[in-house]
Amino acid sequence: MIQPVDRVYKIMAVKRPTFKLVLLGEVGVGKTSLFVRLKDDTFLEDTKASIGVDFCETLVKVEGEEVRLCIWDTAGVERFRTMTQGYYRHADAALLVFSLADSASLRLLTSWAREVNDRTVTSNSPVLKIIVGNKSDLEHRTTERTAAELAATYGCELVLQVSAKTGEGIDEAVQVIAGKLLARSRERRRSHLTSPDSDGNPLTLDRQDTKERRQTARCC
Ligand SMILES: Nc1nc2c(ncn2[C@@H]2O[C@H](COP(=O)(O)OP(=O)(O)O)[C@@H](O)[C@H]2O)c(=O)[nH]1
Ligand SMILES: [Mg+2]
Repeated sequence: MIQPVDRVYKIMAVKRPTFKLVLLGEVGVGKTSLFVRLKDDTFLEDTKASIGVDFCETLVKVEGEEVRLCIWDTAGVERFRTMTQGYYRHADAALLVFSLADSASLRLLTSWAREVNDRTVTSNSPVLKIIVGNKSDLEHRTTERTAAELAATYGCELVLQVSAKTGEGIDEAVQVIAGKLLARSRERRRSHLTSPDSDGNPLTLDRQDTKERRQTARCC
């Protein structure tokens, strides 16, 4: 039998903010390694072992609130640019990954940024684009300035440096990303509540809340 406390917990669990993150970038930059690091906090030398698992979810605590992140990996199809529309559907953030040890992978992120813009043009809220420089444990062959310029040109909000191998920068990156998404969702809810609908009536929390949950519930 469900105890009252469990029941309350289950209700709260339903209301936990949930965000979908998609990983994008060239083959070999370390997307699957980042995915495995976020999922199991480990590093696999052979990422082929994880093929077939293309999404996972992880809980993070931000500003005292538990946030659920649903993370999607391309499962190798980025080689052919054949991610389906479902991959992008309801995405809240796109992690544009390059290797800090490979300058070409940073240059090629421009086409991934354009791809995100094209594929999410019809979504009702803009996707947060975050540039992630992976392999910080290796010698850097890219400059922070080049990454920052690319970010500015393509409307990306953050440039982060991490290592899926050593775990360096991962926790900080997750906190920053989840914090941004949470702040944006709170802001959106606030402005939605205060802006009147077409009849001049303030919109209710129920309506917005239900809509958001309907959108995010499908991400995993
Ligand atoms: N040194 C180092 N190697 C990494 C890191 N992340 C991934 N790799 C290696 O880079 C190669 C490609 O990684 P993978 O995750 O399969 O890249 P994907 O094609 O973008 O999914 C593999 O040999 C990984 O072991 C990292 O942070 N540091
Ligand atoms: Mg991969």
